Amino acid sequence: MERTLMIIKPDAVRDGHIGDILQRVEKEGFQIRAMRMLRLEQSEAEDFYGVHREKPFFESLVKYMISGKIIVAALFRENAVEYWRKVIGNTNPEKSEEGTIRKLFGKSIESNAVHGSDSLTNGQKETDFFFEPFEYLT
Ligand code: IDP
Ligand code: MG
Repeated sequence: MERTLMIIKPDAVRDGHIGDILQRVEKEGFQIRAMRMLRLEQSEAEDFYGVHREKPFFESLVKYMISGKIIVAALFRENAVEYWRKVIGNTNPEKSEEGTIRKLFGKSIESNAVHGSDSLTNGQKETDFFFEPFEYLT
C-alpha cells in the first residue's frame, strides 16, 4: 500500500490541534503505522527541507520548524500521497478549499499546520528520514 509522511507542525501542536488532526487522519481512512513526537534539531530541519535551501523563505522555515515539538507519522492508504495532499489543501491556507486541514488550522503560508509528501518517491524518502523498519506496526 502507498505511504506518505504527515507532520503536525509546531503551530498546530501549540494550538492544541493534535487530536483534531489525528481524528481527521483516521476518518479519511489512513492507517497510522508509525508515529512519534519530537523536536527537530536545526541540522535535521535543514536536511529535511534541503530542496528549498535556495528559497528566500528557507531560513525562516527552518526556524519555524524547530520552534517546538512536532508529530511525525507514516500514513498508509491507497493513493496516500495524492489523497493526503487533497485533505490538507493548498500550501497557502488562504488559498485552501473549505474543510481542508490547512484552511481549518493554518495561520499563514509558512505556519500551515501540516506537512504531506508531494510524490511517491518523497513519500518513501521522507518516511525513511524519520522511521526505521522496526518502528512500523500493522
Ligand atoms: P508544501 O508543504 O505545500 O509542499 P512547499 O512549497 O514544499 O509546500 O514548501 C514547504 C514549506 O515551506 C511549506 O509547507 C511552508 O511551511 C513553507 N513555505 C512555502 N512557501 C513559502 C513562502 O512563500 N513563504 C514562507 N514559507 C513558505
Ligand atoms: Mg512540499
